[in-house]
Amino acid sequence: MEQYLSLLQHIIKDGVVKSDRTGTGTTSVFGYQMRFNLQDGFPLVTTKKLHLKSIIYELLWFLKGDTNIAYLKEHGVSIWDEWADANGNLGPVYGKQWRSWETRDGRVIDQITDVVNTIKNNPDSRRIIVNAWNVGDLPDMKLSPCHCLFQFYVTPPDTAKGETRGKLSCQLYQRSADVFLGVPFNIASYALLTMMVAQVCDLEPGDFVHTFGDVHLYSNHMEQAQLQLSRQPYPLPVMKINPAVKDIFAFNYEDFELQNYQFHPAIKAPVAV
Ligand code: THF
Repeated sequence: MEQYLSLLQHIIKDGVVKSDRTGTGTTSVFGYQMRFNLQDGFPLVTTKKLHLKSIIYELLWFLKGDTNIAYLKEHGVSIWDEWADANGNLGPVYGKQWRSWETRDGRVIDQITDVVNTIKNNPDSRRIIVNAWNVGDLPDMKLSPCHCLFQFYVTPPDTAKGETRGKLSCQLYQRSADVFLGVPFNIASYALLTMMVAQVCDLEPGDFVHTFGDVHLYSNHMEQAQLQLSRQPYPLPVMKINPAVKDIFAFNYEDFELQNYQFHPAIKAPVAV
């Protein structure tokens, strides 16, 4: 995870001090890109302990098309609590847009199903995109999407290297990124999603490319970031996914097994709301 530590370092060195919606204050840069070859291991930050269970349940919750935190709470995941209303609703956030984007003429579009079908049937397409930034729905969302658009890309097998399966890559555009708390979650979440989509499309995972707009370190995360930078990263763990699952909506928590995760102790930090 040298990529992640380099980003922390870059923000601390070259970032500008900038105020923000939450009133916390940040050090921020505009525009940055990281790349993770998913064949090198599972990109889970090792310089602090990450709660993978929250990451997996959050992703399964997005894929269900759910936008109420009840499912998360049932599984002990509290990362969305701060933004939900009294009934646990978040408005038409990720799950709604991914699975049931409503059009002006009353149709409902399942972007995830469409993307899986396009990868299978037209892998050279340059339109394999899921968009959560539904401009008309933004006023009803409790929080505008941070990771707002992602695109898949398929490369054919390199037969000279004896490969029999192509590779699936994914690039995410994240307009706003909390580098200490959110980004480690976002990397792991999209890496896992890429692996899941690859498996159901009979492809190997390729690269996860993470592209940022405003990527920032909150002023009350500075010491935590410095502590992380003082630590030596461990080799990446390996993610094993139950190979029997061939439907993107059929994954369960028990289908994921993380092996060889070596980590430094967790670091607490307050979340900006
Ligand atoms: N708002 C802010 N300020 N930061 C974010 O990262 C963020 N998100 C989502 C929506 N709004 C955001 C929510 N995701 C944690 C992690 C991810 C979150 C929100 C909070 C967090 O507090 N993590 C702790 C505890 C983990 C746990 O309880 O499982 C940690 O130490 O990692 C980013 O998309």
